[in-house]
Amino acid sequence: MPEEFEPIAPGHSACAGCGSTQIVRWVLKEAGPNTIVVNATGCLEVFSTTYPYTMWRVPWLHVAFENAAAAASGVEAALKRMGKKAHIIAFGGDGGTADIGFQALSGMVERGHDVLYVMYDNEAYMNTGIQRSSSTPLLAWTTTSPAGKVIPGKQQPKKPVAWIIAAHGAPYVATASIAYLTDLRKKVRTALSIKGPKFIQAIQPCTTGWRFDPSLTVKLARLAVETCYFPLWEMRNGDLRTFRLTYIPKEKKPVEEFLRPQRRFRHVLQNPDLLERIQKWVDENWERMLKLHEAAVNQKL
Ligand SMILES: Cc1ncc(C[n+]2csc(CCOP(=O)(O)OP(=O)(O)O)c2C)c(N)n1
Ligand SMILES: [Mg+2]
Repeated sequence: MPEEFEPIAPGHSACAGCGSTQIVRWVLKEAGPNTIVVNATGCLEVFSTTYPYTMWRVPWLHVAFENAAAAASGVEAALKRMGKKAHIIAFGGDGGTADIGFQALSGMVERGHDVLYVMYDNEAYMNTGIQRSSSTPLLAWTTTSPAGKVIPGKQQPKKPVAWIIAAHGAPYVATASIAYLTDLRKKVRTALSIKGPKFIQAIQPCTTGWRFDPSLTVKLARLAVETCYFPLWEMRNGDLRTFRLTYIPKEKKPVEEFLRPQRRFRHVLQNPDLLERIQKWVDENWERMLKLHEAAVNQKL
């Protein structure tokens, strides 16, 4: 077998156990060397290019916190004008994607640019010191949603950003986890085979911000899915009839198993009412998705 393309050079300065390098590595292995990466400001950009080094073995463009999707749109338009073809892949964190970069992303999807946008979702602004984002889950501790006696962590649930992009009618939207690499790779392959804007939201356990032992990264990426906290799904053209859960756990684990190794949920694990609130959010979300999946598979939509 020919050796697989290795898109990442050693020597970057990511935290031990950072899940984002794995997301990038496997996405780019599928894409191959004829790829241009556009990278929003955030952890990934910072640790991958500590001057004078770079971990990227493909052309890489760093832009501001808020405009990866706009810059990727421009790269696509320029290549088209020059008559050249390459995969254009944008990587942004949850803050750079679901919050400050959302307008640029919405525009990129609405205009129909041929770009794959991958959001590495570590559920907070990690690079600047663990501030909450709209993708931070309910009741999680962050430095701007502290867990005190009166207010126990973030008061709002996680924003369903992949759904919102799907509602634009994007040709392909999916969620992914590095614990399910075959699923992740297949989704990247599918996305790259479709013309137009594609969006993949990949959950990224963050040892520093979620506060867990670095050896547990893949285990947490698996538990996020096995507890149905972060379901794996895909959908095409915003058409609910194409919605599919790509992995249905044989046994749905209690969300506590996902929360327990993470010290950002320590206050939740000490309070059964708080734990119940998170379990309820997970259950309602999962039930909705399971019903939709079954209706779509049975052509009842
Ligand atoms: C307009 C603007 N506001 C704030 C910042 C500071 N800043 C840089 S990265 C970042 C947070 C990035 O969060 P996220 O996109 O989730 O990526 P992560 O650091 O978690 O990888 C912030 C607030 C900035 N660079 N530009
Ligand atoms: Mg983040």
